[in-house]
Amino acid sequence: MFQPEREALPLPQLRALQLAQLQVMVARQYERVPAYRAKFDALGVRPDDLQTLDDLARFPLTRKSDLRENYPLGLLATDRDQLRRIHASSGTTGKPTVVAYDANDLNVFSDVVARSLYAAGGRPGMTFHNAYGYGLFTGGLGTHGGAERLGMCTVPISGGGTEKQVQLIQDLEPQIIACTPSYALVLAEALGRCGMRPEDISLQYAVLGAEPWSNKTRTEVEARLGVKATNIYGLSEIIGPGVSNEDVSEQRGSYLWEDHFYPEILDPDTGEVLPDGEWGVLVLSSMTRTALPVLRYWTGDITRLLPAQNGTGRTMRRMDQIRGRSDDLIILRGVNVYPTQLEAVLLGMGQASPHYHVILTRTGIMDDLTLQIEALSESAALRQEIERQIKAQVGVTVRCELHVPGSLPRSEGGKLRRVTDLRGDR
Ligand code: DLL
Repeated sequence: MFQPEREALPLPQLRALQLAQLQVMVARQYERVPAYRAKFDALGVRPDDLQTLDDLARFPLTRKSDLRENYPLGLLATDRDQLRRIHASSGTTGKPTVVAYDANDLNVFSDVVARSLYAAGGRPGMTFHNAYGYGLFTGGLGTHGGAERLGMCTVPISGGGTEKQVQLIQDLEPQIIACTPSYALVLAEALGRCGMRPEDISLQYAVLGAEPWSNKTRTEVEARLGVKATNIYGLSEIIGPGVSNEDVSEQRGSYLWEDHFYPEILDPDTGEVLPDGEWGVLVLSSMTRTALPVLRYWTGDITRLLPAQNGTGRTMRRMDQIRGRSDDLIILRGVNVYPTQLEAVLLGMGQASPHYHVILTRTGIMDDLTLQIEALSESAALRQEIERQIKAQVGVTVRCELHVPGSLPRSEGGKLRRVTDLRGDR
């Protein structure tokens, strides 16, 4: 373990720590963040109503819309001059969700990522090939800080530029790589094309996340790269990568760093808190963050909580692989896309009906998005213009397909499923 005094904290002490930290957090939010105070008041709760962990269920949830409504920094709980970094993730309206870190938050970030990378097999002295994107996305800089804290030598290659990645893997001989699972497959294929067999590749460990993936992908990555692959989970609103990570000796469920992030599982329809072991939406409170702490953040990710396994000595609970999302966020080659973003572009152009459908497919190892629309006039130029606008405004390459008006699925009273995912078990 990287921090055994925290990771193996006896459960009664861990629960007491969580309660104490949550009490400080809600008091601070009530005092410093008008939007939280308004939410507390609307529900008739006060910070001192939090006497046990079960009382948390009475407190308000935070949703992505709260961050959007308070764009860019309306939920800050600290003074602006205390900030040391900004990250952002794409939102539904074109405006990103902005998250902010002070010095304490960056310290927490590095610690939880260092723990994660240690659990994944990383050790001081190793070389770490970091192919998560650097920039506003939390993946690159987030894992970078943790790798340095752990004492690894980081190669900040960022995403893309596959040929260069292959070259540097051959030349610098890293032991550990971090990237999205889909990109790990792309790299494996490219290394194979250079005549590298798995046993020739220096890599021993892969830390994969930022998008849903399955054990089938794990088996493929492991076989092709000659590594042991673990799952890293996280989200910008809570911190970035490093909310949880599997232990490489088990590869079964990701240890959730519960001394910083308090997890709950809620029924997606009723909002009721569910017991451990049941599937529902993961809700997280970033207890130890100080710049922009979020209380009971509705991640939208469907998972379940599992007890720690005995082998590693950790006491913290694990979370299962993300089974899907309660909303309709699409993660296409690592880029977050909401159908509503496509809709906004489409409708903004005024030449298609509001009825559209998204089909996700997989050719080889790449995900593809086909946007089916009902065009008011049949023209190849329109199709190309929509594809161009979506690339420019949303940042993803899609294929647009024109259909005659009236032919695409309509709502039958309940929710209309805008997305058909034909990618199967990955
Ligand atoms: O994706 C942070 C991250 C970077 C995690 C690098 C892991 C590695 P966001 O861009 O805010 O942050 O996207 C967060 O991505 O709510 C999940 O839906 C999805 N996600 C992240 N990790 C996993 C994972 C980063 N291991 C959203 N499995 C989350 C499945 C994941 N989905």
